[in-house]
Amino acid sequence: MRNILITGGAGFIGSHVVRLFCKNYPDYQVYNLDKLTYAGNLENLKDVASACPNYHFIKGDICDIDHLRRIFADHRIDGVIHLAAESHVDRSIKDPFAFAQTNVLGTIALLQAAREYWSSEAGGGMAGKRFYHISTDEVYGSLHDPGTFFVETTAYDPQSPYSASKASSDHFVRAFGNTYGLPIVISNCSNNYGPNQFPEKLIPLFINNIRHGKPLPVYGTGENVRDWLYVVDHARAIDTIFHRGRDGETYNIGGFNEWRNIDLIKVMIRTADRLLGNPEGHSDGLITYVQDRAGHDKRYAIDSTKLHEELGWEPSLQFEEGIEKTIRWYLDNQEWMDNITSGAYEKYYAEMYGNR
Ligand code: NAD
Ligand code: TDX
Repeated sequence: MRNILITGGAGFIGSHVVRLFCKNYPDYQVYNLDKLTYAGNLENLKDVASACPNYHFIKGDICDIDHLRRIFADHRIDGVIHLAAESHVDRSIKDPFAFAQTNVLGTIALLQAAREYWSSEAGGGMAGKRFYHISTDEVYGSLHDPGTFFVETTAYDPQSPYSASKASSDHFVRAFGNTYGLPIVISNCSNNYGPNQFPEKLIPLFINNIRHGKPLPVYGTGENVRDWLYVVDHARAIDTIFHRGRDGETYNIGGFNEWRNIDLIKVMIRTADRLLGNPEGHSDGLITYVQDRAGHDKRYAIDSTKLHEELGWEPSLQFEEGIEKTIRWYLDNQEWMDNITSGAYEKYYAEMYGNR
């Protein structure tokens, strides 16, 4: 039996992690702490909320340390999986302060609350506890030479305000492990794709635009490379590392699945057109090259050998299968998409939970 605090569980990856933990571990109590920012959507967890008695939602901000202290004490939290973050690179270029606030200061507040509670008499000491921080491959910067990969010992070299804030939070997590003996573990994952991703990110944005015949804004030349992993495989890796990863270690997560943006976009167009019953080539003309993202990282590629060799994890889904499944999900769940693009879900939460 455990009492697990998952932060950011109403977001894209967090909702898949909450689902997996609630279903696979009925003996665990799972507390989903989420501020419900524009990216948080409880609709992502409708099925879990109705089927899993061990699921509990707490609306709150990871920057509010008094609230965190109460959560740790009231629910006797003995494990943390920390996903809450501002996660979109383009937004970080417009408003870096929001990223420092949530990703850096919010992570420190969470670390401090865990440390205080676990080192108190009521908390029972650090033994058997776990603070698991979810990070990204972007902290390693940008790869230029083909055939090179990020490994766990690659030096940090973040290039965007987003990745700088994630890198900073990773450093604080390690510092709390080193200085206070907090039992921490970190993983750095490559780009995720799958159901429930907020449609500001490449894949859901483009699927929705294809559906509506809108332009597909390709940044720069479209030659930037990303390494894509199906979100449920990331959630499975998080399960593996949470339970069997070694204290103080870092694990890279990725599926050795690199795509140039433009090639991926062509696959999306072909697949979406087929599923929509459009003739081949129907949406090709939607591709629109636009000004490049400032400081756009050229290439990410993760080497996840350590995770595979040490803990036996490997992806379950081939990309061709995963991308078709994903496109089908967005096309079949138009209402989910419309609720977001119309702003209806924000209004619903404002009424339910007051001012966001
Ligand atoms: P997301 O933007 O979809 O979800 C973030 C969630 O955090 C939302 O539910 C939001 O409401 C919540 N949140 C934001 N600020 C908060 C705060 N101050 N207090 C409480 N909750 C708050 O993000 P995602 O894509 O699911 O990413 C989740 C985590 O995984 C992030 O830490 C991100 O850096 C990391 N990551 C993402 C990817 C990817 O491809 N999306 C890859 C590697 C790592
Ligand atoms: O409209 C677009 N046009 C475009 O060409 C968008 C939104 C993106 N792009 C390009 C930029 C990137 O090269 O597509 C690629 C993917 O972009 P995003 O979906 O914004 O993801 P990325 O910037 O690679 O970052 C993602 O992966 C690592 C997540 O958003 C991060 O949260 C995660 O840490």
